[in-house]
Parts: sequence; structure tokens; C-alpha cells
Amino acid sequence: MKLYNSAISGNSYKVRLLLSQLGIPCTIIPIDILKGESRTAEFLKINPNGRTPVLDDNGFVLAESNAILAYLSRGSRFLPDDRRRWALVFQWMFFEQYSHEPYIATSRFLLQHRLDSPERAAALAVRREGGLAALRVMEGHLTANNFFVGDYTIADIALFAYSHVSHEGGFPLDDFPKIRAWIERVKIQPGFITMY
Ligand SMILES: N[C@@H](CCC(=O)N[C@@H](CS)C(=O)NCC(=O)O)C(=O)O
Repeated sequence: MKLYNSAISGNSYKVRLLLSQLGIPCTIIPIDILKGESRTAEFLKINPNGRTPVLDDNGFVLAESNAILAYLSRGSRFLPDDRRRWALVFQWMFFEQYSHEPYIATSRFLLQHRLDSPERAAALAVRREGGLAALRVMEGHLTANNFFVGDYTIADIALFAYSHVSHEGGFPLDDFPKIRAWIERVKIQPGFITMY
């Protein structure tokens, strides 16, 4: 098992976290996205979309962090078998990719890796309301639930990756006590590893 991994990416961290919790050994292949290493001709042969993470399981090559989570967790306690719970896990993972990551992760990238400029300020401004809306949805759900679907699943891993560093994207969690409490619950799961 090989993982093409970006050290600064929450999407790559999701996969490293699950691999650790499953106890699956994996060779990490570092890809420096800030140096354009995910856009070389060689890497585009691996993932024509030019993005990390990418898993290579004995020649089976899979991109998209949440697809990788689904692939690795199948048959494990991190992905329920029950059809409705299984679908709810995917509901939250699609939510993460459409309503959370495009606002919170990209704001973090802009703040941490792009110089201040009017263009950056404008890009952050258009992401602000979407990011807050996603956090409000999470806060509401976590008011009545300890995890996103029953016990800890890959839905939690997918949402944890960028939520726990959301302050780095300009989204501090002061007004989201339920999310903060959930973050602490995730951090004490067996096999947990930090992002950095
Ligand atoms: N939907 C994809 C997003 C992957 C993605 O945006 N990866 C970023 C790092 S977080 C990347 O590799 N960017 C490099 C580039 O666009 O050149 C996933 O969940 O895996």
C-alpha cells in the first residue's frame, strides 16, 4: 500500500488517520503541492486531476480522499453495514466535500500559503458565509449526537480533518462548543494521530 501524500493537506491527513486506526502499514510518498509536484507529467499519469491524496493498493489506484476512506474502511467498524447508517455516512461525506471543504479548507490554504492581497481578501470573503453555514449545520447535529452517525465512523474522520484546524482558515470555533467537544472525542479514539 502506497499513499501519495501532501503534508499540509487535511484531505491526505484523513487517509493517514484511518490507516493508523486500521493498523494498516503504508509507504508514504511525499508530494509537495506548493512546488507543483502534483501537476508534473509523471504525477498526472497517476491522477489526471492533479491532486493528492492518491492511494495505490497493489496497483489499484484510487484518488479522492473520501472514496479512499470508503475503500479502506469497508468491512470495518468505521463504516456501518446497515444500509441506512451506511447511506448517512455518505451523506455527511458528500456534505463535507460540497458544503464544508470548499469554504473552510480553501480559506485555510489561502491564509496559510498565499500572501495578503486584495484578491486574497476577496476570495476569503466569498467563502465566509458558506463556511459558517457548514459549521452551524455540524453544531446543530452534534447538539443531539456524539458522532455524525452512531459511533465514530469515516464521516467523523472526513469532517474532523479540516474542522479541527478551521481557525487556521479564519473560522475559530468559539461559538461552536458542540463541535469543540466532538473534536476532543475524536482525539481520544484508539489509533488517533495528529495532522502534523
Ligand atoms: N476532492 C479531493 C480534493 C483534493 C485536493 O484538493 N487536494 C489538494 C490538497 S488538499 C491538492 O493536492 N492540491 C494540489 C493541486 O491542486 O495542485 C479529495 O478529497 O481528495
